[in-house]
Amino acid sequence: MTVQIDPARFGNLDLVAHDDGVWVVTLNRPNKRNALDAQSIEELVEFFSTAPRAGIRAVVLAGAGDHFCAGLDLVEHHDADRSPAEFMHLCLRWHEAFNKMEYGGVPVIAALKGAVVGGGLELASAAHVRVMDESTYFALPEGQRGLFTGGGATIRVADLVGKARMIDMMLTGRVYQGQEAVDLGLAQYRVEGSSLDKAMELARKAAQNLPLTNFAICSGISHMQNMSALDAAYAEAVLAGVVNTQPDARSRLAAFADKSAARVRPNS
Ligand code: 1HE
Repeated sequence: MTVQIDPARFGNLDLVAHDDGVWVVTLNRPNKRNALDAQSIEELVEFFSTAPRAGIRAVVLAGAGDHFCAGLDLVEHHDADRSPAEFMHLCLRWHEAFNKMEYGGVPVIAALKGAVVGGGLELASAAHVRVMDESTYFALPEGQRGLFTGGGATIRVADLVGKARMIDMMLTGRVYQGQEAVDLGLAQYRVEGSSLDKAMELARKAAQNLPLTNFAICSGISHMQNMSALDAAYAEAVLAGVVNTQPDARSRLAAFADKSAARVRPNS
């Protein structure tokens, strides 16, 4: 049964549904550089918990204004004067949101620009594909703020750039941008024009895949990375047993067999 998502229930996220099943989710606090306050995290939890059951084929995650996301709302954090337990529980909500993104099974394409810093980089690193434009830069300024990462950077950013580079980013405030950021794996695409346009193009492509196949790609690979090689191989076989025999795939296989399906060719 398909669950409905009502965009009117969201205040810090702007949600736009397109006919092809692609939803654009925009962090919508440009005056605060889309800093993540507690409400924004709750809205991300709600959206990404529901998206897999709402028939959404792919998500483009963007930021309003000139910056993708400035990370933790430092002013809210300062004013709230949280206890250790309160901040631990807040971090667990960040993990809930980002785990739903990464493991939910719906492709999430991040359209990056300007600052992708601190918790903003933690958010971006939970997306499956990251597209950067010429204004995009990445940093982990927690070290300079007297803070530590709490939204999964120790797992996902370390996974992207490696432990040594992440430690350097945090110790020295090192900023990565341009081609170097792509070479390190912080983004898979770098465009001269609009990262949103490119992200939409990629999301529309992904949305043409069968949902069960995308579920396996966007959930299975992440889960299998957490397993031993032996268990991952077993899980892969079980998942492939389900996905590769799905009735909806038969017409695609038939099209290949009768030579009407497009062939894989090198880029021209
Ligand atoms: C904010 C935040 C924020 C901007 N929390 N309010 N993150 C950081 O250390 C990044 C902090 N932010 C910045 O370095 C800069 O703001 C930006 C590079 C992102 C943008 O610079 P700029 O010149 O365009 O904007 P600005 O003038 O610095 O800020 C504009 C407004 O946004 C201003 O509010 P206003 O009411 O005075 O107009 C800023 O206070 C507000 N703003 N960034 C709250 N982050 C789970 S643990 C995660 C740990 C972390 O993420 S540490 C945070 C790292």
